Amino acid sequence: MNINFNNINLIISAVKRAQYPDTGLTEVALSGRSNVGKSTFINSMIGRKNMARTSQQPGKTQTLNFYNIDEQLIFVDVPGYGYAKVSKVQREKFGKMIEEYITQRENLKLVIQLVDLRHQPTEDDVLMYNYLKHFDIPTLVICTKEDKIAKGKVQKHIKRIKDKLELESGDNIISYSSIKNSKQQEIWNFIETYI
Ligand SMILES: Nc1nc2c(ncn2[C@@H]2O[C@H](COP(=O)(O)OP(=O)(O)OP(=O)(O)O)[C@@H](O)[C@H]2O)c(=O)[nH]1
Ligand SMILES: [Mg+2]
Repeated sequence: MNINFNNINLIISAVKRAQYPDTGLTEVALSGRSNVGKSTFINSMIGRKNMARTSQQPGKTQTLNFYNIDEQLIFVDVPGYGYAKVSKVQREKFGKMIEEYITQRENLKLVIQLVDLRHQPTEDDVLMYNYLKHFDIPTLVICTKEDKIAKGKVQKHIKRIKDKLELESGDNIISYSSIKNSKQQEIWNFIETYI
């Protein structure tokens, strides 16, 4: 894909359907546990440090943030799940917001499900993955924070994640590091097949 990385902007931070933008562009949404690195992933894909707001504290992203990527697609940054310190009411609000978006958004063509390469996926990760499968939403699993794992152990960790999520052949999974700055092109090429 040939993207002008200078032509990227936040269209809107939405909390409900009526606020989704009506550009007609294909949307690719990020999903995953709070703090897994969704916002950082977006920044690394577009070569910016601070386009999507990130934090060392979980619970940073609290709205659906629609980023127009050079009029070619939209990245949707989504609040993370599984953060215990978020109040029950807030958690339910996030849950509803994500569910409404995933189940009702026709422009949504691909979900990038982030999991931490270092750890066994959580029960929430399994639920989320099954949920996407249930709604027939194409999913790319990206195992992030690869830089924190010794090279020789990466394959073993990928296998553990595949087993826990019960990936089938044909399901897509790749390891990635948002600080190493490699594989972006490979992921852009994959995304392009959904546009
Ligand atoms: N070492 C390393 N750190 C990463 C990587 N990706 C993200 N991080 C760090 O993980 C922390 C959380 O990143 P965010 O991108 O804010 O996480 P998020 O998934 O958007 O979190 P919420 O918005 O709370 O759902 C930050 O301190 C990032 O710098 C990575 O590939 N490698
Ligand atoms: Mg975030």
